[in-house]
Parts: sequence; structure tokens; C-alpha cells
Amino acid sequence: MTRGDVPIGANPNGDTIAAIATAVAAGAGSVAIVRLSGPAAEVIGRRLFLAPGDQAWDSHRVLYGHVVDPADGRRVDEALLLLMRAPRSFTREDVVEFHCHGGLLAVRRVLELALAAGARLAGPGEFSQRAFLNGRLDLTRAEAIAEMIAARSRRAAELAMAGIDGGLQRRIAGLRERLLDQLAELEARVDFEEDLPPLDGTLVRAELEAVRGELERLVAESRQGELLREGLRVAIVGRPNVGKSSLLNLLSRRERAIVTDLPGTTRDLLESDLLLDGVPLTLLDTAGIRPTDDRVEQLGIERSRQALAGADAVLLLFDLPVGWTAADQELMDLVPEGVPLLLVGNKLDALPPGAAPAEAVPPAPEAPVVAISALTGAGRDDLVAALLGHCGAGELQGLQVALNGRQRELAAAAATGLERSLEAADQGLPWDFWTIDLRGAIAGLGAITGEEVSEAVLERIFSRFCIGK
Ligand SMILES: Nc1nc2c(ncn2[C@@H]2O[C@H](COP(=O)(O)OP(=O)(O)OP(=O)(O)O)[C@@H](O)[C@H]2O)c(=O)[nH]1
Ligand SMILES: [Mg+2]
Repeated sequence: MTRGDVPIGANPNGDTIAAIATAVAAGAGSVAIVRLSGPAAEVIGRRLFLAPGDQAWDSHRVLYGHVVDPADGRRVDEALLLLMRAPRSFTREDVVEFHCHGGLLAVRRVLELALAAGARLAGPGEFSQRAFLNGRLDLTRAEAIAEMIAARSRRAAELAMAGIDGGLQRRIAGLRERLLDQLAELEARVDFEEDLPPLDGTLVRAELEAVRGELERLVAESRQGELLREGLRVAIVGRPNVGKSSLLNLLSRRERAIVTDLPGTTRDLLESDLLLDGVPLTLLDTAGIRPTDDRVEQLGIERSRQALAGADAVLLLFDLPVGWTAADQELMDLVPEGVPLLLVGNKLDALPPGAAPAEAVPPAPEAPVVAISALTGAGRDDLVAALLGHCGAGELQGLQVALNGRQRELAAAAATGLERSLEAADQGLPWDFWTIDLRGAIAGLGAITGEEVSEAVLERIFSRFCIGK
């Protein structure tokens, strides 16, 4: 089913869905919302809600009253009710929201009553799916809402907001329009070459090339967006006692890890989630790597190696006063190819007076070196800047829109398709050869915004949303 098959405002199933729309937990949240959408939403609302006095059931007006159990008339919660009649609602269907007290029990009871009164429990993302099917949002906006909910940093939320505003939809739809224009010109020539003015292939080629370039830029920028959305896993590794746990504590600004002067203190992998300059990060403190007969330590070291292999970036810590050793070099050789690596000389404060830190620096031109003191905090800002810069997070500030994984795959495939069209052009093939992959590229961009997308794909996208959205 595509959007075109569904008349605006229609409900393909004809049923009314209900879900708790807010995060609920015992003892938390002062307000919780149960949301209903569908043709029976108002009927169910009226059955469950008692509004005293002469309050009118007008659309977009808040009613005050009580949710009651129609079976015995007992009051379940004191609440507000918000009625939004179609099509002026998120789903473009009739929507009723019960704003109940927070916590777990009352809100669950209200949901149960709504289900008993004829609503069906909504699947994940089903409200958004209806909003999409009824033409209220395109797919990029719907996905941006889910990204807003999942955002772990201010910058990620800003990117999501740009998506909700339609920034990505406009970019993609604009590129698709340009391709459609070219396709129309080409197809017209395929059918009516002699009736039309001649087509300048170089202009068509230039336009396809320009769109391809823009798609590739979007694909490249999406990696930065991913950093903001998903965060970086950064492993701190090094020999025992070089100060890995101290660095974790410094960056997370709390005493997260145990620090002692005994080598081999950290045995297990320790994770700490934090934000550095607005970029979400999971920092991994690891057991110091060295040969040992201690069984527990050996297991810890094995985990250190795994963390090293699975990290997006590695901070390799060494002891500045001791200098770069053969053991440090061996550790560096363990870092997988292509993983951003930063060499961090620690204990700057303990360097003998007069000794320049540069003297202790290893011969590793490929990895930047930063000198810090995890004890005093000296060099912390340099380290953060070097880490983010090294991971490509430095260019995040100028980022306007960012494709998610699904969108990136489609955009990359569209760019590849255009490349093949350009090859056909360069080989001087007839117009219809140009159009084959061009059509595929247009369909790919249509799948990003949802103009051309199958029901199976839609189900998959919306099933990743949370319940009640
Ligand atoms: N002078 C000085 N001492 C430090 C610094 N950073 C850590 N230390 C000390 O070095 C010792 C080891 O620190 P940890 O943070 O436990 O080192 P680690 O690398 O986690 O050690 P393991 O868990 O055993 O591998 C402790 O006594 C720390 O106080 C520093 O910047 N300067
Ligand atoms: Mg430690």
C-alpha cells in the first residue's frame, strides 16, 4: 500500500487504537497520557470520562473531570481530557487523550478500560504510521520524530528538529524533482524525437552529475549524524597503572572507577556514558594489558582486547615519566587498522622538571599525541578536542540535515544508479539507455520520503518506533 492508495483522512482498518503515550514508571512522572485514535475515539472517551458542569465536548478544548469504570461507576483517576477531531490531529483521525496522574497504576487502568470499551492496543509506531498514511507527514519527518525521542544530546535533538521541520524532505524531494525533469525530457525524446527540439545531452549529463554530487555529499555527512545519534564507543587501553581509570573518572567528572597504585586494579570492563562537546560517548575503561598468571586478570585482559577490537576510537594511554616502551608499542600494534587512535601521555604533572613531554613521545606519525594529567586535569580540553576532531566530529557544528542508516543506503544506491546513467551518456548510447538507472534513482529517493514505498518496508520502519508514538 502506498500513500496514493489511501484517501486523506481515511482509516485503512477502520479501528481505533490506544496506547500509553508517555514513559511510565512507578513513582515517576507527574502526568501520563493515554492516547486513542480512530473513529470510535470520542465515543470511548465519552463512555469513560465524566466532565462535571456544563463543559462542552468541543474539539481542541480541554475538559476536566474523572475517568470512571463504566461497569461500576467507580472513579479511576482525576484527569484532563483533550479531544482533537479529524482532520486536525496528529493522525488526522479523531484523537482523544486522557492526561492522567503519573506512575504506573492509574494510567494502566485507564488503558485497560479503553481497550475494554472497544479500542485495540496500538503497535509500535502505529500512530505515526497512520499520520503518514493519511498524508500528515512524509517518511523523513516521521523518522525524525523517532530520532527526537531517542536523541541523547542537544545537537542530535537539533538535527531531529530540522528533520521534523522538513529540512531533509525538502532536500531529497528537490533532488528527485530535478531528476524527474531530466527523465521527462529524455522520455519525450524516446517517443517523439522528431516532433521536439533537439535535446542537449551535455546539459542533461551536467544535471545528473550535479545531483549525484549532492547525494554523495549527503551520504558523507550522514556519518557525522550517526556520531551524534548513536554516539562513539571509545576504549581506553594501556599497560597497567598508566592511569586509565583515572582518565575515565576525569572525563566523566565522577569517581566511577576504582583507582589505586596497584597495577592490575581494573579487572572488568567498565562503561561510562557521557557527553563531550555535545557528542554522546560511551567510554570503556579496560584492564591493563600485560602478561599475567592471574586467572581473573587474564579474563579481564581478554575483554580489553575485545573492547579494542570493537571500539570506534581508541585512547592508548602511556606513562609520560616512564616514556614510550616496547610494551606500549606492542599494544599499539593491536589496534585494528582504520580505527582512529590517539596516543595519550599521562602523568604530565609527574614529569621531572625540565624534561619536555616531547622527549617521551613515541615515533608514531600516524596517531596524534596529547599530554595530560588525569590527576590534575591538565590537558583535558586538548584531549577532548583531539579525540572529537580525530573521529570526524569536528565538522558537526555546520551539519544541517543527516540521513539515517536506511536513508543513507537509498541515497548511496541512487548515486550509484546515476553513475551508471552517466556511463551510458559517456558511451553515447541512445536516450532510453540513460533512463534505465535514472528511473531507479528516482524511485530510491521516493522511498526516502515515502512517496514510493512498499507496505512491507513501512511496517519495518514503524515497528522500530516506540509504543504510543
Ligand atoms: N602523578 C600522577 N599520578 C597519576 C595520574 N593518573 C593516575 N595516577 C596514579 O596512577 C596510579 C594508577 O592509576 P589508575 O587510574 O588506577 O591506573 P589504571 O591504568 O587504571 O591501572 P589498572 O587498572 O591497574 O590497569 C594511581 O595511583 C593514580 O593515582 C597522573 O596524571 N599523575
Ligand atoms: Mg584501572
